[in-house]
Amino acid sequence: MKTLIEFINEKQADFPYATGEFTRLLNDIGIAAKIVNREVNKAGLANILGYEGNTNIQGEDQKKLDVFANKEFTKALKHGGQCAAIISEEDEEVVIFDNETSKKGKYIIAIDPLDGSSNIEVNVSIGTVFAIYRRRDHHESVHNEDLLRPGVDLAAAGYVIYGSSTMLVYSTGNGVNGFTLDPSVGLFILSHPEMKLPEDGAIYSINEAYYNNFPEGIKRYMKYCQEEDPATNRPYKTRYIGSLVADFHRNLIRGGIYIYPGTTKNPAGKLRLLYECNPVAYLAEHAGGKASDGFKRTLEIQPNDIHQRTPLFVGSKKMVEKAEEFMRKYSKDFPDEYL
Ligand code: AHM
Ligand code: MG
Repeated sequence: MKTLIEFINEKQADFPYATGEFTRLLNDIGIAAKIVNREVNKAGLANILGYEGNTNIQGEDQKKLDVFANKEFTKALKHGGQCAAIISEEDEEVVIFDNETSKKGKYIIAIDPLDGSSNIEVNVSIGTVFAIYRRRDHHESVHNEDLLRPGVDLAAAGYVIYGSSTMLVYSTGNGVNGFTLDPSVGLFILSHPEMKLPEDGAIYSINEAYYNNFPEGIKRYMKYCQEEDPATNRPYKTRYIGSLVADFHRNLIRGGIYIYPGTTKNPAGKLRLLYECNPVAYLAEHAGGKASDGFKRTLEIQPNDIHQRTPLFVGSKKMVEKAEEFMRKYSKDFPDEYL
């Protein structure tokens, strides 16, 4: 049995910036994840369900647990002292820490503290998604160049899934590893070493309800998924939980594609580049899969806003390439024609 901390310490030597600081940073994330996990697990009991009453930057109602998770991750990262600033789905502005240790922290984190929040009340898996950047110069104060960086600059990324069991999956660019929380001792234990996304799969995950507003390429790709062709395992199965982390996690293990495309109503889709798309894109690539906006690699998109949205096609390499083929063929002008 290897715990998360033992594993990180061991792997530290492989990490390009072998410092104890990164170990402590991941440890802080692990601690906050356990606290959030405890609340998620008793969500049905505690008087914690329901709306917090605020509306976040995206105009969505914030649920109590979203707010709780945001507070816990922010607190853990601030006190940990390794992280200088947080970009969070729940905060309109970047939160820059002003305590002495954090000011000099070498990392910046983009995080969705509790994703899939519409699933909280119904006991369906939810997750935390995070992306870690190393600052260019941690002696300086945080500025825009530290914040608006493409995913290719990431030092690490991961997620926590609060599901039938709770897992933390992360990568520092050298393989993807998964740890399951043993609730009896409160430790994350290495349970899924060297995770590999199957090159091909037979599951597609997309919210079909928006069909009428999908670009033609997506409509055609969905029909392709539904056609009978035993040689290519079609028709594929459709599985859509509505929690990015849970849909991605299943596809990571089984093989599959998750698509949140742009639509004629929302040409940039729904998901946020910095703290939803980039982390899963990073993990997909390091597990042998692929991620794009239908045309170009997600990790190469240059952000110009911390809450920017982008369409997401992520999962098994062959499936993503097939979907892109349909986009190029039938929707090459999308989304420009709708913007
Ligand atoms: P959230 O950050 O408000 O929870 O939204 C993100 C979630 C993803 O987890 C999920 O895949 C998607 O939104 C579902 O959206 P939709 O209900 O439009 O299919
Ligand atoms: Mg989210």
